[in-house]
Amino acid sequence: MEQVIHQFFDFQKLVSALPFGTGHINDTFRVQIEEAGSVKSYLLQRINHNVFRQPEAVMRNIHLVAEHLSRQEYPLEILAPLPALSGDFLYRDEVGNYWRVFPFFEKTTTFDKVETPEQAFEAARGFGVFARALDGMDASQLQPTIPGFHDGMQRLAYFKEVLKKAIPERLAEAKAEVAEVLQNQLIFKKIASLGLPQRAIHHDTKINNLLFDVQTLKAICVIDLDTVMPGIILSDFGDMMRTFTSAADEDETDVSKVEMRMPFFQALSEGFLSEMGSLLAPAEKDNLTEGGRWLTLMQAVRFLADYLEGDIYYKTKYPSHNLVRTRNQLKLFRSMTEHLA
Ligand code: GN1
Ligand code: MG
Repeated sequence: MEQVIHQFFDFQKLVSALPFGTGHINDTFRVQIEEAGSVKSYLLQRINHNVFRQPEAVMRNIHLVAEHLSRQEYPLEILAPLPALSGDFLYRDEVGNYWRVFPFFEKTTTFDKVETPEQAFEAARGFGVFARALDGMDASQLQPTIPGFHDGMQRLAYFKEVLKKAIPERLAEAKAEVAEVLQNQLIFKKIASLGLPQRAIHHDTKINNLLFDVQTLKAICVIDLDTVMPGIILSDFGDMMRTFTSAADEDETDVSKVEMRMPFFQALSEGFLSEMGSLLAPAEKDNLTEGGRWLTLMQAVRFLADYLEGDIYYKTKYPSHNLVRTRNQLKLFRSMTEHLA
């Protein structure tokens, strides 16, 4: 790894390089190097190019977004990559891995779970600030870096293909979950038929993709811009509902702990709408809440497809990890349905 870091910096000593964060896709490290007598931290990432087939397109999107944000009155920090010594934002090593470096924001923290409604409000406000600043951006400039990423109909069609070639033991194990997905599949058609406007969308508004100030706990920076691409606002609102309102982590095995928490939902709605309320079309506004069920079921479909295919997409820690995640998300989907009916 030291050799990789040398591509980005002229440094005297590598102080440390440790895995960082809880992402499911890329590999992230916090590196500390000694430059000109002082120790500085950076974030080094190896892009998963099995998922992001065109890393250059990812970097181009991030660059376009950063440029757009820097032309707005944008009150948050802008996440912009740091160039390698070659001047490029990506370094491709001899085995074909792609690496990049971001600044490390000191005195910030992230959370994997929302603990209070106030935190839900602040996080949703933060993502709302980001969405607001991108409201005027021409989304067609951005390349869909993962084709059909949040296209529910496409995800469902793919899931049905996977069913035909699924690992037999896993298919037997997940019979009930497969049936539950199929029973609820109409929601994908329903959302697709709304014909909502295409915007520049973050597409991964999990609570851990926002940096908070350690002291004030105010939103500092929206991170993980790899999936910023054209999409619908329901993706971002829905993923906040999925990750802010659940009382448990996404891979909690005891699903009795997984519950949609209404006060958190109210706080997140208020936070997001305080920024975006006046910019949404009526059809967007009217369907925001349904976005939570849609996105959560889509996430269950993605985890379940990956389980049935043999864990080729998400990082897993044990063999049934993707099934555990599926069950968890299906429980959340049911809880949302009960609370929102
Ligand atoms: C992935 O890597 P991470 O944790 O930021 C995924 C999201 C999922 C999420 C599930 C590119 O995000 O779409 O919602 O896991 N990112 C990609 O927690 O697939
Ligand atoms: Mg992330």
